[in-house]
Amino acid sequence: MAVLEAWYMDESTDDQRLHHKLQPDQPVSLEELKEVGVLYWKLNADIYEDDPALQKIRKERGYSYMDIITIHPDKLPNYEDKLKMFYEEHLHLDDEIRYILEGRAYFDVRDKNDRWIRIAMAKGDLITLPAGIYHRFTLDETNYTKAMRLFVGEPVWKAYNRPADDFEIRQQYVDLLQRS
Ligand code: KMT
Ligand code: NI
Repeated sequence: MAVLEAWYMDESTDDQRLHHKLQPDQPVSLEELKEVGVLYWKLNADIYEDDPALQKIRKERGYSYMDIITIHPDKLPNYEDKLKMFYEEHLHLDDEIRYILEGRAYFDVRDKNDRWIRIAMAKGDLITLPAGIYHRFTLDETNYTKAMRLFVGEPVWKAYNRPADDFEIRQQYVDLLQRS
């Protein structure tokens, strides 16, 4: 897939790992993702350990920290609890930056009308979710992803479940949305 695939989700409460596309499908473009502050790059994940394109992004955006997380029932301690936690609607006080090295995953983000957009991430996809955006994460039916986590400075993983509207960063984000 050359560009990232994203779509508006249906309202069904079925298994979170299903695609949850509307019928007919209502795709969301990269341009629309940009409007909610989501940035995207396509990279060659086969060379992630020594990739000039990745190094350039990290340098330009100050993504000094990185680690790698494998999400799979056999590889992640407390897998079920963590998956459940990741799928609770939440925000962070900093950008969430993820680069998929193997496997697949979904990141869901709220648009300005509070509708869920599902972003299908596969090998080579790097995204930044802006600080203050409500979002959640799940694996798909393949139950496996290996992802690089990037961060500006010392990482803070703390998630604030919705409602978390009183944070300054949330207000800043909402103001930004209204101006776009
Ligand atoms: C988050 O905060 O949503 C996550 O860290 C998702 C899992 S990391 C691939
Ligand atoms: Ni998050």
